[in-house]
Amino acid sequence: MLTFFTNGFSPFARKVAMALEYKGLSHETVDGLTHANRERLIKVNPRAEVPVLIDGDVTVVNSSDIVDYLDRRYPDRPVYPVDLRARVEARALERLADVRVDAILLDCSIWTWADRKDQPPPGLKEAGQRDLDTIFARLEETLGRYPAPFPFGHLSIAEITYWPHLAALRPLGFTMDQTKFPRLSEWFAAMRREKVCQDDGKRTADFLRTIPTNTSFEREKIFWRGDRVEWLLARGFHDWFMGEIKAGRVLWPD
Ligand SMILES: N[C@@H](CCC(=O)N[C@@H](CS)C(=O)NCC(=O)O)C(=O)O
Repeated sequence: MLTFFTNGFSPFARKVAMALEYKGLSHETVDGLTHANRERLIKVNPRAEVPVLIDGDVTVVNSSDIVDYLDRRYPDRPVYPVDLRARVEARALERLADVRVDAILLDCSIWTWADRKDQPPPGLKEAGQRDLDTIFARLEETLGRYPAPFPFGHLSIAEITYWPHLAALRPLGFTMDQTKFPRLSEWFAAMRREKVCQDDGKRTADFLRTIPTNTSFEREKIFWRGDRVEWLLARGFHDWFMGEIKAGRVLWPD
């Protein structure tokens, strides 16, 4: 039996949950980000991050390593493209989402889920939208070189990585201009028709409904990982971030 340390809010955990569903792999889930399960999570991942997958005596940490492991161990319905060139492109798309899209959306969304009385620093959201537009242009160009709607011919790592982020855009107040990015919009529309994405949407909506009254998670201190800090500093929000550190509102991995 597979054991999956996950969390309903984490795009990385949702990526793995969708891969498990796509491959039809049954598993038990542990919400790794509750206070109650924290020590259990640290035992399997000292960075205290989800997702983590336990398969017998094998422990796999990090979403792309987990999906890669699943493809090698359970090769039916591969999530990564088998063709080497397509695989390199798919990994590049995945990395862009994991290190940059996630950073922008997480950094700009703190005020929607954390226990905060203040407002975001001025200009944060505008910087986020600007950088998202640059990324959308890059995606539009890449997708344009591949068949529509799914570039790799089937639901793949590209869709399960981008789905949680693209689905969060509108609720977080960001836009994706259909006239500027028609191919990207078509891609997102095709994802919306997939059961794996719809099921993720339902699980996420159920989880989000609990947020206002949920006391089982850390909501005062924000967990900061490298890529998320990098984006803030690169866009000039260092004073705000130093204020967070000084106010004791920061948690670090490990
Ligand atoms: N590179 C990791 C990133 C995982 C990650 O950032 N996980 C976040 C949730 S999105 C986490 O567990 N944070 C700990 C916390 O919020 O307490 C992956 O791809 O799995």
